[in-house]
Amino acid sequence: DEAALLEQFDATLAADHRIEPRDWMPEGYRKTLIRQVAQHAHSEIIGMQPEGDWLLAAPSLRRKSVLLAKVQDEAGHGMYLYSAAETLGADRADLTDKLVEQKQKYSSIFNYPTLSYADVGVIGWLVDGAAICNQVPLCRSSYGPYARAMIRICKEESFHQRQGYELLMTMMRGTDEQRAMVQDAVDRWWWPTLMMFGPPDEHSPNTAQSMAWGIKRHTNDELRQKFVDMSVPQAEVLGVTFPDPELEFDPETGHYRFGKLDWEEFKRVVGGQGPMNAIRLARRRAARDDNAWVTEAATAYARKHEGAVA
Ligand code: FAQ
Repeated sequence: DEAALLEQFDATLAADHRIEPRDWMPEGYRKTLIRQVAQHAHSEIIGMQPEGDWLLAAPSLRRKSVLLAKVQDEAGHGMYLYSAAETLGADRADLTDKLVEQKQKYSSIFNYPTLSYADVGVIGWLVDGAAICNQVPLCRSSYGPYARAMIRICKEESFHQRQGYELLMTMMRGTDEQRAMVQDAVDRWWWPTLMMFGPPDEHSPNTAQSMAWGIKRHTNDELRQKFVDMSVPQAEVLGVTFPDPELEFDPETGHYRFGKLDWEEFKRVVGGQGPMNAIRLARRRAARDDNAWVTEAATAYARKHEGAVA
């Protein structure tokens, strides 16, 4: 009966073992995971666009091939994550429809424009850096397929972060104009990157339950703080500053204090009113619609050959 199943589920969590697709799980657990994993998958796929905008304008063949590889990796991450969502009973095409119809979210960060090539480096350094900070603990998430997908994704994200940092290092060794481009990109991306971690803990409706279920391992504010602490020394090495006059090391806590985030901006961007929301979604919708014939043809082909011996 349900009480016994719940007891077994709780015991699995208490022992820090993984819940697997065929195990019984509470409906709320399944729903929360589908929500988070689908949002994460959508973020990877929509996240191809800001950097993808620089594929044709990257300044050399080497930079172009590195960027192409990175953007393809994001597509791969989206695919592993949609597969993980499918093990929970979700349907991939249905998830895409929900994204396009704005019934499911994707990360706020991908609604900002990439105005200069330095943005590519800053996305690698800061946005992938934040993604790593958030996702390394998810390798221990209680749901097996999600945790395992995260292991590979995190390895690739660390490569992405290094390519971004290396690109910025190269630009910082260049001309004054290049250094100014890097600083300008840092100024524009810093605050939106901090918003990636989600609302402050006291306004995060999902954190407590997700932590009790072992889906999340840290709160939004804990991870945001960890990211700030990590990033300040990296900025010093690079020779850039963050646009926050309140940023200061606090010897008492051993952490950096930082200024207030503009949560009104966060709400606007999550609510669809960010600078690039309409463009990001229109492109995703067009990709779905324009390529529907491929899915149809592949499905028809598979049907025709059903039961055929290879
Ligand atoms: N943007 O109660 P909480 C990447 C929503 S990295 C938009 O705190 P939760 C790599 C939240 O969904 C980016 N919405 O929620 C890459 C919820 O709404 P709902 C993707 C946000 O789930 C790099 C509501 O606000 N990473 O793609 C955001 O406990 C470069 C209340 O929030 C992940 O998805 C936001 N920033 O915590 C790709 C990581 N923050 O669903 C290309 C996995 C919050 O109730 C290029 N996800 N919301 O309607 C997580 O760790 C969590 O889901 C959080 C949010 C921390 C994002």
